[in-house]
Amino acid sequence: MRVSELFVKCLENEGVQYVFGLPGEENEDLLFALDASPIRFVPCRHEQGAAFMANIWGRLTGRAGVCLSTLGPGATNLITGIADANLDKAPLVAITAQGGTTRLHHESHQYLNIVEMFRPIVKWNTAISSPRVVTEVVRKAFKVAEYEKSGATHIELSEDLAEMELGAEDEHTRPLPPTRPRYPGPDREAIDQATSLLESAHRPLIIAGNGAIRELASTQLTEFVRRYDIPVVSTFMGKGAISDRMDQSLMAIGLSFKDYVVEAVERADLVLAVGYDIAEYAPQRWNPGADKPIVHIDFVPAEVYAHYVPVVEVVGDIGDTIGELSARLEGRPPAFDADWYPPIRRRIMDDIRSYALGDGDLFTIPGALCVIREIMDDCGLLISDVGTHKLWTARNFPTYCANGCIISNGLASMGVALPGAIAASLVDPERQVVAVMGDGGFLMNSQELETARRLGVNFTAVIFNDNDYGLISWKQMMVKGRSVSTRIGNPDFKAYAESFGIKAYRPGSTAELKQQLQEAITSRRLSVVEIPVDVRVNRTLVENLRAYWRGQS
Ligand SMILES: Cc1ncc(C[n+]2csc(CCOP(=O)(O)OP(=O)(O)O)c2C)c(N)n1
Repeated sequence: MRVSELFVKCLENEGVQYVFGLPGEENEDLLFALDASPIRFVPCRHEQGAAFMANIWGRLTGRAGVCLSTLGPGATNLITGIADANLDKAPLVAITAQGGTTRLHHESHQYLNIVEMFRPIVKWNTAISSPRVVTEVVRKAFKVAEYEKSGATHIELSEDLAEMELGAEDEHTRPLPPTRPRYPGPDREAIDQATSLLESAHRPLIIAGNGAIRELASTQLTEFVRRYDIPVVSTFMGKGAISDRMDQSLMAIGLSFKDYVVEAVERADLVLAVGYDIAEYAPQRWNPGADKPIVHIDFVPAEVYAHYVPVVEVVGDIGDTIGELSARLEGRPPAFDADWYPPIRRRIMDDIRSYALGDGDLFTIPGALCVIREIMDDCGLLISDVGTHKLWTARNFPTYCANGCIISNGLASMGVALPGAIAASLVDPERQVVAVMGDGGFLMNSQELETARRLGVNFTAVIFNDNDYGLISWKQMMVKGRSVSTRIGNPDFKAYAESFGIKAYRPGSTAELKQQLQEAITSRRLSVVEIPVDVRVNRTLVENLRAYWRGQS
């Protein structure tokens, strides 16, 4: 058996189904070993697309998605997708090839020190130094990528090692069992303290982050908030932690300007931060005075941060912690203020409905999102790219199940949605998947339409076209009163998609928009819908919010 064959056996042992990547000369041996295995190698059109696919695979399944590149330029192309996974806490294992070990000490064709280059963007990485370490290195890469807080790891395999023959069978040629560590339950004293804080609170509020989604704490969270009637605000990446159909949901928080939901945080006298991730949403945004009493509930201790100094840190399995808190309050439910938050929910939900498109209206992103939400199943999946549409998706797309809305908000890289939709469709071919993006983000990875077509996956790619790097000009307009350097031109998106052999739409009226989105989303066929959008609604939102807050002061 050769090293590359053992390597692939180890991947099989980890339950890997797909490896997303690009071929190169230096990963040739691994590609042949993969070809002989049940694992499917998915040739992508850019390594960034491959890394985003592995990233979203990991985020949706909790098991590391795997991407593969050659050395040098293949590896540099992977970087954005790997960094995105690491900041979004998505488990991912990246594999890169390397030149032969006899040429790494001097300048050499396509040689870059990839291990050094990747080190700041992964939880852990290493080069395989000997055939005797393959099983340990692969096991460690998966274990570290998957345990909380999950993230990216990286393995380098040089071409001469890959083709080396292994010696006799022994403990180093047998893949190690892929056990998953169990997380400890919460500390009793910490739970006592959290319970008494809750008992003396009048208006407690939960901020649910992506950790609540990742470790399937949604069930316990849902029961807890229903039983004790505690409102929940989710971060962009925590969307779906509880269903937005629940009266306790106040939808998402995260805009850089003051949205309606902020009132709930301002009025809360205790914040339970559940699986909250500081990289996603800075605490000074919701705790500007650094004076909110906070209970930190997470797998790991809180980051040191002046605006996030919890009264108590309950560290351990999030679901167990919530279950334990619930049990402690059983039989003596706290007397929280009645009716303090339903008016806030009503305001938020009324605002979302107010964007519904009527006949003759120009299309807007929030208007189209209302249509998409109505068409999609409750457990369908919407993946957002990064831009204006991300903010609208976060605040205006009610989410009814965990992982029902995927937003990248750690690295927040444009270009994630289209490759992400490919991975999501592979994870569950029966699920409705819609990817929404701007014209900017779509063209960053639109070449993966070919990958999608070749794989035969089914999803709907929606392009909100404003011929602009919209979010940037929106911000510039708010701050400087004008925008510069953001205008872009575009191809004919419908013709472009059709040139890949993909069904494409460009609606011209509200009736057509509804009918075409309905057809695209329910036909279970790969499709592209270009929606030309009027962006003045962005300004309207800001003006409405300013007027509201003026009225409050
Ligand atoms: C890879 C990457 N480059 C640049 C940015 C900065 N950025 C954030 S949003 C944005 C504009 C997005 O434009 P578009 O995709 O058209 O979406 P829109 O804002 O118009 O909805 C840019 C350039 C980023 N987040 N990621």
